[in-house]
Amino acid sequence: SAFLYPLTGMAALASLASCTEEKEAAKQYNIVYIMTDDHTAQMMSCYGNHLIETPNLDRIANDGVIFTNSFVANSLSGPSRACMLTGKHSHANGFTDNTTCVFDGSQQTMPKLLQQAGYQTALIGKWHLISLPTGFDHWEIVPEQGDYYNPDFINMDNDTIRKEGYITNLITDMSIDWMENQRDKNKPFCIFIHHKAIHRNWLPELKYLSLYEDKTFPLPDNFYDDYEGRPAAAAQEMNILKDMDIIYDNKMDRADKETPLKERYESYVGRLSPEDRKVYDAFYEPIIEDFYKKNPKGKELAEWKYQRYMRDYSKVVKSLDDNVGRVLDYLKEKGLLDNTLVVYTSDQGFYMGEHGWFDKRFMYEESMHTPLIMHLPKDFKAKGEIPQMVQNIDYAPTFLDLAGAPIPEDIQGVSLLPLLKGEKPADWRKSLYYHFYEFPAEHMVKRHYGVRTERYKLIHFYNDIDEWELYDLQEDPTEMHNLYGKPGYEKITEDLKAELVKLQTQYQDPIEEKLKQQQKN
Ligand code: SGN
Ligand code: CA
Repeated sequence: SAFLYPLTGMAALASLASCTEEKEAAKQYNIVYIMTDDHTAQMMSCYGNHLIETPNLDRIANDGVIFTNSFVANSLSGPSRACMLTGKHSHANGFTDNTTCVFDGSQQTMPKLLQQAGYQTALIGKWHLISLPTGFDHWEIVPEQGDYYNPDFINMDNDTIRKEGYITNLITDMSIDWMENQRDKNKPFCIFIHHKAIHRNWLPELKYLSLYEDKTFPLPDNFYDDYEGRPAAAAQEMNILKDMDIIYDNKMDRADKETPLKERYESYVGRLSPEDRKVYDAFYEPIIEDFYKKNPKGKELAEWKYQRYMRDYSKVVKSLDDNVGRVLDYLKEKGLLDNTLVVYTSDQGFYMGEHGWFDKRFMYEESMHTPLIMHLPKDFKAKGEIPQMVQNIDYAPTFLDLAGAPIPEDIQGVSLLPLLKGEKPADWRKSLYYHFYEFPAEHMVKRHYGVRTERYKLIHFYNDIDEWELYDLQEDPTEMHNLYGKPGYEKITEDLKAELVKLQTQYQDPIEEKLKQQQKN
């Protein structure tokens, strides 16, 4: 600009100085990205559900922003992580499912682009993309899903090292240690703190074993959903009554009892030291005894399992909330908070008994939605709720934008920076694309893709089924009434189908071609 508007003498110097300052200030923002596994907004008090309290997460939301319409592109760990790292939908980044994919670490990723922009990058915790991480100056990951108790970590020398302690505390210790002692303090940094918690099978920190034991959680209204008019929903294997393993998930282990996942359960709790194991067993013994004595069946059993599930999950959230508080305190103490974007999100949402379920995968609200709250650097004006529809492919362009780095053309997400500045862009996206691929696989959620607008959702289940579903989210927020094919909805369906084709064309998802090809053969 100095060339366009020539200035002389002091004015020129002053303008140059303020320019460099601004540039440097813009470059200095750090990014602390905290992503948990399977943490859903229903279990965060800042989202208005007071099933449990999450005071430290609420601190982020109260001082910063809370996205009320935040979604993933494919509700599963590996795919979600790949979307986040690349800013692209699953078909474009190549990691469509947890079971058959290996992440191509040679492709363009946001951490690599941040490095090019002068950032130090680090990743601690769950990775889950099979190939080893690329684009990080420092990383330490858990193998696959990781363990809750005395977990193993893989370091950059590819050595596996067991650490003593509870996973959520360890990941936080290691992250703080990197920020405090290991990084180059002359550079801005971006750290990815990827928790294993609150993934199945929800093993609590021992000090919280007794927490929430007096609490009775209310059953969701659609806990006894019969899936009428929704054959794909009926075919799933993630029902609390039918599919939750009484030993592995609900911890009702006894020598004379066998379940499919008993051995796995025993290997997990077998990682505890003998002293800790005593504490653990002493807590569960009376519950186990009481359970097999009462031997509940049917609805009684379903509700008993639901209560145990809710309590275990809540205990694991408690440790997570504590540890987010530790990171915030650390940043504050070191004077970093004003200059750092702190993001808290999850790899997807989760069912807490809605439709009778645990797990995720479906394009229905509970699992397509993911929590997203941010503590903003002090120059950013936004505060409180941000209602615009955002997706996890937006994180990469947002971080690049914040770093002052160019956003490559092939990134499919959009920068959230205007929203963080408090702007209300008139041309913000009006629809979201979703595509889930992992079938046949655990939990048996059929392949599907679809479009979500502010009011409606259209889903197509395909592969071994050909079923459409349409929901009016305003009239039916819990998605119980499939309106597809119902009189009166022809125009809405037609419009949504056109929107779907538009998105598939824009993102270049080849699914329609593939389906046509299949029909011919
Ligand atoms: C494991 C779990 C599943 C879960 C997947 C994917 N089973 O396989 O319940 O859906 O992870 O979760 S378990 O018996 O191993 O606990 S994801 O979040 O990593 O995608
Ligand atoms: Ca997950």
